[in-house]
Amino acid sequence: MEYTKNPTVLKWIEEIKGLVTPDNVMWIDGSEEQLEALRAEACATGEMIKLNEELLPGCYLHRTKPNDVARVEDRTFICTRKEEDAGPTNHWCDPLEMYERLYEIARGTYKGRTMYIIPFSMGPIGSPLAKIGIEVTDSIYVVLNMAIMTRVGIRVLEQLGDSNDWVRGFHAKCDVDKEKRYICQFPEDNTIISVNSAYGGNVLLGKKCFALRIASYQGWKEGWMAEHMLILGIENPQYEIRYVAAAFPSACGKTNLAMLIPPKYLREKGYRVWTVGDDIAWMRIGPDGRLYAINPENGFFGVAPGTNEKSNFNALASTKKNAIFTNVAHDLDTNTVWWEGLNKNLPENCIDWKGDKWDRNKFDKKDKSTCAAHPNSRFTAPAVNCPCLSDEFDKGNGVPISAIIFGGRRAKCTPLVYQSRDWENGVFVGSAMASETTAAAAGAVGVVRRDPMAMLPFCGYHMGDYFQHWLDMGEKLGDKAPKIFNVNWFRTDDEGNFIWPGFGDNMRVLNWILDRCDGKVGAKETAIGYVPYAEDIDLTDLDFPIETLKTILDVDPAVWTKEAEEIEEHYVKFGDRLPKELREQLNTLKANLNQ
Ligand code: GTP
Ligand code: SPV
Ligand code: MN
Repeated sequence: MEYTKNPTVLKWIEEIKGLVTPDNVMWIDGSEEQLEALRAEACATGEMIKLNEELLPGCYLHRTKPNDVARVEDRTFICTRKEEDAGPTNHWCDPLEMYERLYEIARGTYKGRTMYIIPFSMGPIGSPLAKIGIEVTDSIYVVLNMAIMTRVGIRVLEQLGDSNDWVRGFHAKCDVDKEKRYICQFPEDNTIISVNSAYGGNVLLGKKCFALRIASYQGWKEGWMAEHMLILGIENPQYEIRYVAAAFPSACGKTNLAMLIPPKYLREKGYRVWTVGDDIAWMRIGPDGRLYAINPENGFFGVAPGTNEKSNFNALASTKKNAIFTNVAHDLDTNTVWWEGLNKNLPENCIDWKGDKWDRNKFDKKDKSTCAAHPNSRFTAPAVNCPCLSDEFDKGNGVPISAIIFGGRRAKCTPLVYQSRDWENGVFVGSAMASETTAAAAGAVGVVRRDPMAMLPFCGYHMGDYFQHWLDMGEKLGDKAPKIFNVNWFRTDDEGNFIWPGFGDNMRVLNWILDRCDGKVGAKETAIGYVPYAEDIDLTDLDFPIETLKTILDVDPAVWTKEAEEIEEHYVKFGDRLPKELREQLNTLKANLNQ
């Protein structure tokens, strides 16, 4: 059957088909019958395990190879014709050389396999902010995940028509050989190629590869923004909903903040939170001059460990049907799933994420190697499952953003919350962000690194140009620009315990942020920006001494002087592509600290 007459699509499909030589070709039409047949096939081959139909209807478990459990930043490339255009924070390779290398790796590897062609839309189909892609893959797991994470099928091809404005995504599992793994973006050709992996962020090409790396480049060229941000709506007792977007690095709390449940006393007053997105925001200036954001995804690819009824009720609820679990533990007694932090009932009869029998008596929560679920194990859940999904989620026009929040994991240094002085100063705050690394990417965990706007692994062009693009957007937005804040839920005491309770209690900080946007509350001007007076963070019903709050609102000049030195070092990389405004901001910070 012919699904499209689009000549650019047909030509590219023929080219890839000739390269990989599949036994069969299947267009993903988006029908439930087709997806159901693929689920059955994946279970028959052992690629997925069907879970308890009563407790977890429509849910499946999948395990990736132990060498393939996270994004691989050192194997991720931005292939622009000129090396300098990829910038100092990306790995670069000449596009022609890389195409040749990847085609060599992928040649003939679909033999005995089916080539699945997935037309997908990032954003509601037909939305002025949406973009279309086509992913070719030899993995049913990828097809089924893409069908949750994006809008897929024939209607996408209908929307595309004969246009050439679509992103080519080519994935080949090959042998899942770590040494030959490459995740490559060719922003100048709208193309992504991913080989030798089968892990989420490396192979669900709509997500980080397209919606951030390619889209950030497109946004730069076309005057909009693609950001690693959650989007949430906060409803007040007057039924007014205001939207904020927040950029935190991987595994630093986006999904949790996006689905937050306010403390009881605020719920009783009428406060509610609505989720628009938990990972990615595409933002454009709307007709009224404000910044509008959509979530280009259609599901959540969330971190499982630590997710429980108390920490994130809404995320857990989202996983109760039609979800796919990756690298969590399998409880054989109930044929359900388990992970560290789900509950205290360590399963007795359990298979760990590697597929081995797990002995709960050997479990030591401080030793990751004894965990039943991988620290970066994930759930893929349809957005429609989320009890607090915003009514705006599926509407194409986006939601107006009142505040942008940056944040990261910093045991010391960064206060719980502060506000930047203005947009330019806010861009400086984002550009200087740092966070401790997590299990979301392969490599050491807990090392502080600069991660500007949480985009270090995801910016598809020169980061100096990216900072300039932020400044230009601020210029266009003028006095309609969202206010910019920074938060840190992760300050620790001398024993390494988190001081701030976090999770639902972060609502107390969000309310301060909105009050600042409305000019309803004062703040203390410090060297780094406006910090709350402790009395202005509402601690009702919380067993948290105001004296302790003061310690995490503190701005220590000695610590910040060292921080300023590190920012200076970080800035050296960008050479003359660092906007002069940011250099001046750094000088202002240093001058403020010397006063
Ligand atoms: P990605 O999907 O990788 O982009 O991650 P994310 O930014 O969505 O992070 P997520 O919300 O999944 O949280 C990651 C980890 O941080 C989990 O273990 C959470 O339990 C923990 N976390 C989230 N919010 C808080 C918080 O307010 N305080 C503390 N202490 N931990 C938190
Ligand atoms: C992240 O690492 O930021 C994620 C998970 O959201 S992944 O899809 O692997 O990128
Ligand atoms: Mn993410």
